[in-house]
Amino acid sequence: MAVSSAILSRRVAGSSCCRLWCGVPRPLIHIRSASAAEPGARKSDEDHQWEAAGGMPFSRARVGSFFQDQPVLKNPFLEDALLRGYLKRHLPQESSSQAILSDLNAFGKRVAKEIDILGRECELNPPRLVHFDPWGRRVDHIVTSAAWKRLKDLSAQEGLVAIGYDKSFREWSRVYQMSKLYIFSPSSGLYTCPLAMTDGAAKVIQSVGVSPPVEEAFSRLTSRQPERFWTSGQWMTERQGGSDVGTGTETVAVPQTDGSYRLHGFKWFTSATDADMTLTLARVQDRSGATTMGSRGLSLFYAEVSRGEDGRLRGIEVQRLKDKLGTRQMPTAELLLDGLPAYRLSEEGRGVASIANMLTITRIHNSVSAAAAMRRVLQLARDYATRRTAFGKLLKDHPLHMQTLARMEVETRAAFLLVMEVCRLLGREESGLATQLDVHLLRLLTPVVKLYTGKQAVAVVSEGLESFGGQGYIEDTGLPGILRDAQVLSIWEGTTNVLSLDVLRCAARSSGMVLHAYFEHVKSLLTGASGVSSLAPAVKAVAGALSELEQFVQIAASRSPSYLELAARDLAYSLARIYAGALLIDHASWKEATPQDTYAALRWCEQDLCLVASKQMRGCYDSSTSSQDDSLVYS
Ligand code: UCC
Repeated sequence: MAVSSAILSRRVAGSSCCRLWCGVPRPLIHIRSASAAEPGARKSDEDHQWEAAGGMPFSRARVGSFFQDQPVLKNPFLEDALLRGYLKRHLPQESSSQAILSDLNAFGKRVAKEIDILGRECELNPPRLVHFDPWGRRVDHIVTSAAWKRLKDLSAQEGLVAIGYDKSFREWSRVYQMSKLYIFSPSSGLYTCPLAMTDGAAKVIQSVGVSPPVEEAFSRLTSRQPERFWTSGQWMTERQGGSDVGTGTETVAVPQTDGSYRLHGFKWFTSATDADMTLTLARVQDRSGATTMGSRGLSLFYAEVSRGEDGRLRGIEVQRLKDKLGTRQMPTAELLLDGLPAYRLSEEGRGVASIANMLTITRIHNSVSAAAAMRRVLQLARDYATRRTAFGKLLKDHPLHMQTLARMEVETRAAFLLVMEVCRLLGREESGLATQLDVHLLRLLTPVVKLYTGKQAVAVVSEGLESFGGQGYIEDTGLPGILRDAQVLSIWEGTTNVLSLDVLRCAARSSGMVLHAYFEHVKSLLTGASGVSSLAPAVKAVAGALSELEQFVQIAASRSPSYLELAARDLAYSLARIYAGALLIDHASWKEATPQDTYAALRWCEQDLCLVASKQMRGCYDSSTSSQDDSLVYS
C-alpha cells in the first residue's frame, strides 16, 4: 500500500504523465486518498485487487479518489451584504429594528440548516392525486409530502404572512416580511406560492372589510399558530386562458335563497390546490339564467374548501394535476366546480378591480422570489468558485469567471433594490403614510418590477448554472430545479407582455400621473447623490436616460395606440433600468456605502438604460414594423 502510494505520488510530482492525460498540469486529482494509505492500516480486498491490477488508477478496483467539493449553503442573511446594508440604512434606529435583524439572522441559520432540506424533499416527493379510495369511492385527495406539510406549519410559526399585517413594525412590516421571504424562497420548496396567494387573499379581505363571512378566514390567514393557519388559492385561470380574464371566465354563480351562491365552472390552472379556501371570479346569473359578458360581468367570490360527511370535496372535483416544467413541488390542478358554495365579496361586476389587490401582492411576492433566486444561485456559485479548480487554479482566480459572477451580482443588486423599493412603498401605503406620489409609484412599479425581475431571474439563474459547468445540468445537484422554477416567474401573475400593457393602461388611466411621480422621484434620488464625485458618470447616465424617456413620453402621447403597444415592452424595461440605476446610485451615496456599492452602480449604468428611446430613433415602432414582423415570423 505504502509503495503504491509512493509510486502515485512520484507520478503526480513528476507531472509529466499528468500533462499526457490532460494537456495541462493538473492538481492532485488522481491520487489515492491519504487516509487509505496510512501506515499499519490493514489492506482491504479492494486494496489487494488494486495492487493486483498493477496499481493503475481507474482500474476496476479503483475509480480514483478525487471528488469535487459541492457548493455549501451558508446563512443567506449573513451572506448577503446588500440585504444587511439596506436594512441598516432604512430601518429606524430602535429596538424593534434590532429584533428584526436578529430574527432574520436566526431564520437564515434555520434556512441553511433545516429548511433547505425540506424544500429539497418537496422536489423529490412531488404531490400526487388519488381519485378513488380502495373501495371505489371518489375522494380526490391531493397527497403531499410530510415536508410540504411541515413547511406550512413553519410558515405560520415564522409569521411569513402574519408579519405583513403586524402593525407593531409600522411602515416597515412589509420590508421585514419580504426580507424574510427573500431568505426563505429558494429553500421553500415553492411554499412561497401558497403564501403569496394567502397574503393576497388577506389583503383583499382587508380591503373589502374584515367581517363575516370572511372574518374568521382573515384571522386564520394571518395566524402564527400552525393549527389555525390557513392558506388560500387564487382561481383565476380558466380554459380560455389566464391573461384575458374578462373574456375567458365562464364560471357562473347561481344565487341561493340565503344570499350565498353556488359556483359552476372549470378552473384550468389552480396553484397550491391543497389550500383551505380560495378567492375566485364568476358571473352572477340573473333570474333568467343570463350573465353579463366581459369584465363588467365578473364578481369576486370567497369559497372554503371542505369535505362532506361522505369524504368528498364539497362542490369540487379535482380533474387532474398538471405536469409542469418546474414548480413540481406543489400541486397545481384542474378543478371542476360543480355547485361550490361561495360568498360574493365584491359588488356585482367589480370582480377584476377587487381582485387587483391580490394581484398587487402576488406580483410583489413573485418579484421577491425572482431576486431571491438570483441571489441564491450567485451565493452557491461564488462558494463553488472557492472550491473548484480548473486549469491549475481556483475558479475565483480566473478573471473571466469573476467578471461573469460580478455581472450577475450587478443584476441581482438591481433586482433586489427594485423589489425592496416596491415593498417600502407598499408598507407606506398600508400604514397610511404614503403621499399621492408614493401611491402612483407603487401602481406603476408593481408591474414594472414584476416583469423585469422575472426575466432577469431566468437569465441570471441560467448563467449561474453554467458557472458550475456540467454539474449545473445534473438533476440531483438540485441546481436545474432553480432554473425550472425561475421560468415560471415571467409567466404567472401576468406575462411580460400583459404587464407591459398594464403599464400603458395605468399611465393612461392616471392621465400620466404615475409617470409624473416616476420622473419626480428619480430626479430626487439623483439630486441626493449629486455631491458624490465617484458616482458622477452613473448620475450623468441616468439623468440623460431620464430626459430621453421624458422626450419619448411626450412624443408617444400623440401617437396611435398601435405605436404605443409596440413600444410597451421596451418602455417597461426602460422604466426598470433607469429606476434601478437611480436606486443603485442612491444606495451607493449612503454614508456607510462600500466601494463595491459604487462599482455596482457604475457598472449598471454603462448599459443602454433607455432602450425605448434608442429603438424609437431606429424606427422600431413605426407603422410598417408590424407587417414586417409578421412576414419575418411567417416567412
Ligand atoms: O393565478 C395564477 C397563478 C397563481 C399562483 C400565484 C403564485 C404567485 C407566486 C409568487 C411567488 C412564488 S396565474 C393567473 C394570474 N392572472 C393574472 O395575473 C391576470 C393577468 N391579466 C391582467 O392582469 C389583465 O391586465 C387584467 C385581467 C387585469 C385585465 O382585465 P380587464 O378587465 O381588461 O381590466 P381593466 O379594464 O384594465 O381593469 C378593470 C379594473 C379597473 O378599475 P376601475 O374599473 O376602477 O377603473 C382597473 O384600474 O381593475 C383595475 N385594475 C387594477 N388595479 C386592473 N389591473 C389592476 C392592477 N394591476 N392594479 C390595480
